Amino acid sequence: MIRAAVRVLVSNWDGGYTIPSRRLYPHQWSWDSAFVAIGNARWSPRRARTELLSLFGAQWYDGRVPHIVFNPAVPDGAYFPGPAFWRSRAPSGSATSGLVQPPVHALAAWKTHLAEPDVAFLRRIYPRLVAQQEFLRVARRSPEGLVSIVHPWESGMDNSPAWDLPLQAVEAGAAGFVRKDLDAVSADERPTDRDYQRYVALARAYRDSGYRDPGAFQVEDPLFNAAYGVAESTLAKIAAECGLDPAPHEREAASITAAMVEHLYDDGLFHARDVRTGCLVRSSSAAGLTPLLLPGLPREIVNALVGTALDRFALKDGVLPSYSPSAPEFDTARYWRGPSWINLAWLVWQGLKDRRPDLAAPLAEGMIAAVFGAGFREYFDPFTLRGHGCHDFSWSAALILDVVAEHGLEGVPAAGGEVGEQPGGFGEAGDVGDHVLL
Ligand code: 9WN
Repeated sequence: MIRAAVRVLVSNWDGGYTIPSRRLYPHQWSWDSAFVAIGNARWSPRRARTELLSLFGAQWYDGRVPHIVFNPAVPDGAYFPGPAFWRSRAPSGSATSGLVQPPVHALAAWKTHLAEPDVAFLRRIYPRLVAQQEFLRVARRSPEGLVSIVHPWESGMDNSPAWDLPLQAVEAGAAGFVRKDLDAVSADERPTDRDYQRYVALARAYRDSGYRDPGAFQVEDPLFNAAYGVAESTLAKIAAECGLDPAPHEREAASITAAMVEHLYDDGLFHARDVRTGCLVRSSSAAGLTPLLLPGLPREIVNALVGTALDRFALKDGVLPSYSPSAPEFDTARYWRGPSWINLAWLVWQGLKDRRPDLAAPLAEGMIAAVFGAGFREYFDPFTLRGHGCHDFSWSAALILDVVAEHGLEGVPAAGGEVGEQPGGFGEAGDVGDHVLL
């Protein structure tokens, strides 16, 4: 399993960073690179540092880290929307999108440092991580002290049912574009055309405002805010390691945690808040469990989230669905509407490891069992563990390396069967040989 995971990461490496998947996502994605760095840190910390520094090489002057950095060697038509749509360049000259994704990069930088201490790397990346947070404070902070996203793509959980209601305010607009995603995966695993039209209309309006004005979609997402808060508490550790003052970051982490509890928490789960209406968008998204990442979350809230995870997300079974199976919108196969994703399970696992090791263990085993059966697929049916979406998906491989490094191989069925034996799983076991030494 370890060899197969490294082989995926090696074959998706493009020289300075790792693409999420050859066919479906042939460029660099922001939060994917952070998750990949976390896994690469386990076998090549140098590669993890390179990955993060290459992403931050495309940071804009205002501090934003674009959600896609385009590879100029890949034809424009290979992914939609490509560079011709976004019409934006980073100061480095790279063509990029103008959206962002959850800021999980400080956590990745810190984990890279823990795997192989390198204060020079921390000193180099720290000001960039601070600027990434500063962009969110300046451009996206509401009077309640929370940061907002202006597009479902910014959530990383693009097609979550949590966005169905806020998206109703968005005019779908004329199609006038050709989807590329359906060339690679089946339509019933991806967003509908109508949702895609809304995504494109929103992105176009944001682009036409010079990537400044939030359009018809503006929400405070619990996962995004939890990532922002964890970034601050991690920046406190990085600052201390660099001989700088951690206190401002600690204060910011405490204040975002308090704002989230005050404005996004209700009845055992965190929810998104629609900034335009001021209303909580009650949903059953597993994003609502990710504030478990926040070190300062009050104990009674932790306990309530754990209760919800057990009751509504069947946490004891070890496989975390992205949306509660008890909710009517739940779907076992459609993109972010129920299937299990390794990154989401990994984030919740991070939040549970110290607090509830008894529940973190089955979650680790569930992630391992999913890839053992189906290979490094993009996502999994939470009941059958059948694989969905693209194959050889980078963060599935990377995060499994991290889980195995910490948890061991418990979760791999004791007898019988080969890794990825399900059709479309790992295929032939390859030998990564020399690459591991890179
Ligand atoms: C749009 C690359 C990205 C992930 C997102 C996931 C998906 C893109 C798409 O793929 O989004 O950004 O084309 O659907 O939703 O989380 O970063 O893996």
